[in-house]
Amino acid sequence: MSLVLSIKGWDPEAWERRFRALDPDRLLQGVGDAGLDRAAVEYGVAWFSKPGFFATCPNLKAIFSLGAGVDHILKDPALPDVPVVRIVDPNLTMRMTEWVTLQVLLHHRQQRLLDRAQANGEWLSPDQCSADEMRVGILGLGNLGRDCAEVLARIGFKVAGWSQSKKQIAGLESFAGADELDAFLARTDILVCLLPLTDETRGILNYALFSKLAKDGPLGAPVVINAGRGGEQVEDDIIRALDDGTLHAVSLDVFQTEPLPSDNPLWRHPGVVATPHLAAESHPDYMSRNIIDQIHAFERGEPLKNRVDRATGY
Ligand code: NDP
Ligand code: OXD
Repeated sequence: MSLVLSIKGWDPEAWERRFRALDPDRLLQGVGDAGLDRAAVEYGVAWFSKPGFFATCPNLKAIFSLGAGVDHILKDPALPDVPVVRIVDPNLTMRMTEWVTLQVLLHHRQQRLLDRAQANGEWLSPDQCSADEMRVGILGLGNLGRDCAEVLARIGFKVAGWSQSKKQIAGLESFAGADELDAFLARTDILVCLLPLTDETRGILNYALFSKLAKDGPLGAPVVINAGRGGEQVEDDIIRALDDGTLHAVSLDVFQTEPLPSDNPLWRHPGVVATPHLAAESHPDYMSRNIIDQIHAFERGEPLKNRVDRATGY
């Protein structure tokens, strides 16, 4: 019985090598293989899978996302009714926490201003507050958001989080649901988005939301950092908010269109730090092991972990 790889945008060969090495006795197929045996497919492994493909595999038992996000799988209108499993892995979490911490510190310590001063040979010494005077708010307190929150709190930032359900996390103020969103925004100087893309979160990072962030913070205006999904941000609103001073700066790792076209103004806007969707890379070494371990456990009769709830979309 086989595992089938349906990968777009990443090099499938890198993944094939790892899966073969970890599970040499299992038939490994690719969606584009000539003579693909669809009846033999038990497990799908997907990154932006071919829409409609999994519906043609009659013996499919589960689909594994190669990333933490599953929006790329759930958008398939013909998705069969099998468990969809997302990645929860310490290596991925560590990478995201590195990126988020880097961006928070970069804005907090005004590094871009200092870079510009250095380029001019200017000895600039702006006012600098300490971390305990900066309020960070994290949208999404799941596997990734929670780890970022804990590390940022350890550095000294005043950290709060917003999620669907209330959390008990030491040192963190928890806000939950639509009713508490405005209060969460009003106390936030640096907003970090680590939400999954769902019907509820699409377009959430818009001008109206930016206008509700704290206006009395140390940087004079708030900062927005998004490593969730590009579909959560309204990019015209980001430019407008930067230009009229509603926002001080943004860091974006995800975009409505990826790769971000080279003529997109977000690349060159002085208020934007743009990185090419690399905040937390799904490294084939770690993720292939994670998925193969899950398949082996499942075949021993254990339940699949990190199953997606189709109703909520994450
Ligand atoms: P989780 O599913 O573990 O956490 C999602 C969090 O979002 C939960 O706290 C959940 O609340 C909250 N949430 C979801 N919908 C809502 C809503 N409508 N209102 C309020 N809170 C909501 O996801 P992960 O932390 O593992 O990953 C988050 C996202 O990060 C991924 O879906 C992906 O899009 C993105 N990502 C980006 C990467 C990159 O390189 N840029 C790499 C990896 C992931 P509750 O806890 O109450 O359920
Ligand atoms: C993910 C991603 O969802 O890389 O893991 O974006």
